[in-house]
Amino acid sequence: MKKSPLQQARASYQPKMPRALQGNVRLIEGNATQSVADQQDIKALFPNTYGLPLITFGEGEARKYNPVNVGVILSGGQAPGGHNVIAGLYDGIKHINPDSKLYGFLGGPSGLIDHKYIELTKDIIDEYRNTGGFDIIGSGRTKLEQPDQFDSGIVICKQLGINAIVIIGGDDSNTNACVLAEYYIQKQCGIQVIGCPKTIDGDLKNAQIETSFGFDTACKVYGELIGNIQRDANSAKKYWHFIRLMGRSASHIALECALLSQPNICIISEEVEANNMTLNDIVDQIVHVIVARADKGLNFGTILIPEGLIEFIPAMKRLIAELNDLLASNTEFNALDTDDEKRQFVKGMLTPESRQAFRDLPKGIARQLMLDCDPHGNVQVSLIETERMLIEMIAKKLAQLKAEGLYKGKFSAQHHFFGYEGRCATPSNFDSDYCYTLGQTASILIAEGKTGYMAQVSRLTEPADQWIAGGVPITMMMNMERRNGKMKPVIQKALVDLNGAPFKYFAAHREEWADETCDYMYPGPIQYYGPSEVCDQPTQTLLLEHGKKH
Ligand code: FBP
Repeated sequence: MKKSPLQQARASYQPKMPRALQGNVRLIEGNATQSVADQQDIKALFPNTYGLPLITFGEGEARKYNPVNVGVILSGGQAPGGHNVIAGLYDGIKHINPDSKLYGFLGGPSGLIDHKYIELTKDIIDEYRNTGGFDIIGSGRTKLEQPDQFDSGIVICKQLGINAIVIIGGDDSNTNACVLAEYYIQKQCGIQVIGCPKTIDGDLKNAQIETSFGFDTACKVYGELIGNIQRDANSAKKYWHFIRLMGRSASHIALECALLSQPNICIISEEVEANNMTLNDIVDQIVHVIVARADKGLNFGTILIPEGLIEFIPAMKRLIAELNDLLASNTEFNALDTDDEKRQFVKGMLTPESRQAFRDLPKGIARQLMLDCDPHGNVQVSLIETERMLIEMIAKKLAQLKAEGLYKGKFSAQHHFFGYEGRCATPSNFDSDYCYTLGQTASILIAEGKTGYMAQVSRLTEPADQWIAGGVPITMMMNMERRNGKMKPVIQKALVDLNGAPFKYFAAHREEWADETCDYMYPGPIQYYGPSEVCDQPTQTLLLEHGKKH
């Protein structure tokens, strides 16, 4: 395979690691833990993996370990650094005992169920060190949650002599990793399960997990692109750029990108919900800034929109819930011929508030909500191009204001959606180091016989040699939540905390950013070589959360 000069250089990059992992490791076990909430329920569901101690690694004496055979799974959406978790894991288990073996299950959790795997040898691992993507073994979104799937896993693990599985995934995949760990203890089949925190969305974080891997690189890529657009906007001075950013429900990516690039506007879904805002309120808020800038002759700007916005607008949430109930296998609705008839039918069935929210939507979006349902009959919110919808609604509002003589500017808009551009980027030094450390950490937890743990690295705003690695019992991060009508144990998803330092910093500066153009920040591309303050910076979110930026 031909490699670019950067690929060649990155192949020999040696990730930085915490001091404790550079030599012999000693395990330091803390007190028994409990879940963040619903302790009785979680304890009853996880009798063997509940209450385990937190583990940190210190420097220790040389020890002999038996070889371990490990199976690794990449689960869910790609995130920069996944290959380094696998490289760290490989190097770790080989260091522990050179006879250890690493198997990769192909295409995500389904690889374990369907017995699709490869042995990951040194040659393969070396090809993928410090590269983006999950292509070494592929990923998938099959959920590992049924006992027959777990049993199928036992069959292949026995066949390959695998004594531990590492699941690299987000909150749901790690919840399932813990269910699997508990099941395997109960079956006494001798298979340990360890999780690793992955997702560009940044929503797998809590008191123990400072950040998920991939968030840093993805945001730096989007930050660069937004900065470039801002330079263009400031040069041409003729477009408003509406930029929707991936991130599923939470607005962490939008917030981090705002902190990096200082756009004129950034919507934070969690704030929209907290303030019970309607879609019209959001439109009015944006229009207010556009009009104020137009008064200064500035008919351009940038607006960041989080992917999950629609679901956080309370009136839209209610409308979507009503549509889901109404449209799922509704024979009367399905028998109607024209879109207009369907629209009238839907309007007639909605509550007055939802009817108003439905009326306020541009026709194309209303049509999409009615007709583009998933196979279960649910409205597909993620398909809605919020940035185009807002442009349409804002243009209409500005035209009204112009007719009333209240707006004298020109409104011309461009729309963008950034997501896939960052998910497989070459990992930043931070993600390269963090992921490699996570992989090494997982190898030690396995060698020490631990199960039901997530690999954990903390003090991430310090230089890497001062990071602290260890393990956190997955049950510690769980609570009970209603999912598909049933109460289930799940890892709490972290939304943007409106009382947290990152949001507060943004809120304290957004007015200046709305008004001014000289406040744009141009983060530029990720740098891999050069001074540490340019190459090794963690996210703004982490810096603010750790009091390293004010
Ligand atoms: P996970 O890491 O949680 O799997 O999701 C990451 C993500 O990029 C989300 O931001 C986005 O909504 C989703 O995946 C899109 O997934 P897909 O490409 O499978 O549609």
